[in-house]
Amino acid sequence: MLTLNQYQPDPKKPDVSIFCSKVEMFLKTHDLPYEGRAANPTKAPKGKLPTLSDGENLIADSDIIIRYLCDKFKIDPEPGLTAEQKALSFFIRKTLEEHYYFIMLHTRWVDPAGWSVANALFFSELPMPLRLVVPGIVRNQVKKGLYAQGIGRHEAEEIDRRGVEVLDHLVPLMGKTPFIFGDEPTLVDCVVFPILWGAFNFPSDSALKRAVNKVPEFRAYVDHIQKRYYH
Ligand SMILES: N[C@@H](CCC(=O)N[C@@H](CS)C(=O)NCC(=O)O)C(=O)O
Repeated sequence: MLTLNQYQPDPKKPDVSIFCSKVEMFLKTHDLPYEGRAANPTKAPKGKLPTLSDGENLIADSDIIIRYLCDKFKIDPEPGLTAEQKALSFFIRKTLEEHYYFIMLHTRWVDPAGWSVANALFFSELPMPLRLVVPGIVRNQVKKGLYAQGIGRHEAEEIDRRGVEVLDHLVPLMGKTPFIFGDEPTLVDCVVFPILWGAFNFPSDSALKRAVNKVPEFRAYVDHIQKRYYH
């Protein structure tokens, strides 16, 4: 049995981490049986989640996990796509994972509205006195990471502007077919869906949430994927 080591395993709900929910959706869309297990990133080989356990094998990093699954189960993650669509898929995925992701982190961990929710959501089960100290320490680590990455050097308005810019550029890809490239999901949907789901469902108000709420095609896309795979 495959085990996905993740933050919040729930077959009915995407994981709060977009990288965990990417692998989760890949497993679901390829009918690969798995169980989700709540894990601690500090114990993971690369200090991050997800990881995948398959017998003796422990694989870290969502892209490497998906490559492993494709090799093992002879899966083409982008069947029928043209070279142009594969190129577009690559750049969409990398824009979301290597750029938008950090903007989303800012919304959740730095923005005061996001942080008051994240603090409760991620740390409420910590026992005292850890509950008082750990959230602040982790938040500072995230802030340092965002500064090192670069996005954390901008004002909040500029960071939001860049996030909304990414979402706006997704709009023309929506609404023509149920999934980005047709009637069935491909790899790019495993990244786009968690991003949009998170923008709609993270409980705090944010520029990202307001941006997705304006686009009915986003709502339809998220609703139909949720209905098909998360029940
Ligand atoms: N490149 C990695 C990124 C995974 C990642 O950034 N995971 C975050 C959660 S979304 C994490 O576990 N962070 C913990 C930390 O940085 O301490 C992948 O694709 O799996």
